[in-house]
Amino acid sequence: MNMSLASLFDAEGSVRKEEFIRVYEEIVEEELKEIGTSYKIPSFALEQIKFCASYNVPHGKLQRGTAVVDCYCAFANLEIEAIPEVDLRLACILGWCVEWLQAFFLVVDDIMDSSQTRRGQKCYYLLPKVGMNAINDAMILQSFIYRLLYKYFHDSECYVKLVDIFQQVTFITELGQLLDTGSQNATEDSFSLFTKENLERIYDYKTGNYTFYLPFALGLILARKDEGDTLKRVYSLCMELGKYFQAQDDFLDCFGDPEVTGKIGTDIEDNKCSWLIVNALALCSTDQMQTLKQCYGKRDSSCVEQVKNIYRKLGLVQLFEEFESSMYTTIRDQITLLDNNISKAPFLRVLDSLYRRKK
Ligand code: DMA
Ligand code: MG
Ligand code: MG
Ligand code: MG
Repeated sequence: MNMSLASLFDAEGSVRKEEFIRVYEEIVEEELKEIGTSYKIPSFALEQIKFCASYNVPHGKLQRGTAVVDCYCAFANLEIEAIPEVDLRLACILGWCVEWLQAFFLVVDDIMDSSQTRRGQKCYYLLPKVGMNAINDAMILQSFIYRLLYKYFHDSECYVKLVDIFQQVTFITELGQLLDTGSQNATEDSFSLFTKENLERIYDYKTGNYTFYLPFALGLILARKDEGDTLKRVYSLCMELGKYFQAQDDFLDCFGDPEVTGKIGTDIEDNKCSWLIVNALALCSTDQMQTLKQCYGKRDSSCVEQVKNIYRKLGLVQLFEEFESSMYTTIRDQITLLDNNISKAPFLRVLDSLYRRKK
């Protein structure tokens, strides 16, 4: 491994994706070799694992993975130059474990949401040579996390903590997905599920935990800064970031540009409890409510258009902009109230990277 510190960070101190991806290529190559030797599976099977990983793991925004490295470096309280390269590499590997977790969730999420595209390409399960084998492939993606944790951390004092947090966060995200798909089959009273309270619980469970808490907590654990109630305080901040991020995701599902987001929205067709429908129900007239009830949750483009029109008429685009600004300010204030013994910089960097995001 000849990663030089200077090349992992750019001039602004952000993790450079190309260098981070180099670590991915090294670990995946080694891992495949080991699987080939240990399990003696035929080459087509190894090829399938390789293809699945390369199709689903490294092409995202890599925000969660690089956040682990950023947090570790900031929380270690050392100049970047003083951090040993081996530790930097371990932080990258942990970052990739989060990206593997994300890949696992997304492959399954796209099946559940009947999505068509992801990251600008066809959803994995829609590839003719994949189909429903995507389910087992997703489970293999998940197993990689624990293989990598064992391989690189089993003799570290934080090994149990690492395994434990991945398992806990995975479980809570699965509960989030369970709640999220709870309104999937449009029924008479599914509108009664579209409350702010339900929405926020879904956000905490399906998004805040794995998207924000996990990377920050891993950075703290690796830097040995997870003592006292630090994790707890970081947790509540992460839930706010999760609400902010998922509300944006819901907004972009309907009003984003698929060329930019890389995915075509499905929330209206899927009868999802989303930021838009919850806010629409609080503002709509009786007539509009009637139309929403007739059109929401239908796989029919004219129904979807009618729902979108009501959203526009209700001024949800403008309302969302105001919500974004006020969330941004609230979270910024909350960050300034964090303990002085941990760096606030990574939280602020994440918040700034989310502000008015288009993808
Ligand atoms: C995805 O929520 C949540 C998880 C845990 C993968 P979503 O279906 O809104 O995400 P996307 O819009 O990316 O499909
Ligand atoms: Mg989805
Ligand atoms: Mg989903
Ligand atoms: Mg979405």
